[in-house]
Amino acid sequence: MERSPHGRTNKRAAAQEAAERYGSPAWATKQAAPLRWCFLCGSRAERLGRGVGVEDEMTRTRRHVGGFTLAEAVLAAAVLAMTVSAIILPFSASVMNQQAEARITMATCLAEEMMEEILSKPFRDPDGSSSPGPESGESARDDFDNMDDYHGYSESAGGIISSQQAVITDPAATGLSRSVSVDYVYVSGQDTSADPTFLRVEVKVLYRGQDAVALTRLVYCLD
Ligand SMILES: [Ca+2]
Ligand SMILES: [Ca+2]
Repeated sequence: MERSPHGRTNKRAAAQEAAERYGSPAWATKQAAPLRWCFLCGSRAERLGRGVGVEDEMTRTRRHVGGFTLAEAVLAAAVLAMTVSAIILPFSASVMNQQAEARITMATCLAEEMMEEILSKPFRDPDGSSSPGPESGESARDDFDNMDDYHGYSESAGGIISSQQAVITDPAATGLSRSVSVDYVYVSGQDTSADPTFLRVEVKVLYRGQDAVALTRLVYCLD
């Protein structure tokens, strides 16, 4: 066996000699084995290739004191996520409620605006027609010259035009559409063979195809 200059046994040389002769015992590869590190607490956990014994378990236990296991970390993350959700959800609900209120207010304004525009027109057509809907030559809204011309008029979402001929771009109007129906009606006791004297005007504003606001007026002709 090789000895050091001080006369002591060279343990590394002895280990190598023993490994070549009898195979590598666990303690013979101890110094060369790479280290393993705890990814949570950053402490050195154990050496790869080292036999697991009582001493190793005690050492590992001591080195993990104060750290977290993976299960603990996952549980903490879940609790944190639930806590954050509980804090954020009420604010999200509040924002959604405010958006819904703004949308209903906008829908109401758009319905009232259209109703006022219709009621500002003459009851009867200047040409004597009493057919609901636009007559020949009344293809645009500007061409409408009496109330019933608005029958069947509609504007799709993103295409609502104000009475001042401006496209409504307010975010509260997103998803809103508008439609009008106008019909002549007779009340009980009226001569149905005579010219109608009542108009039923309905303006609807829809949100994504569902009714949001509907205004109805029964208009009497004073002529
Ligand atoms: Ca007309
Ligand atoms: Ca007409």
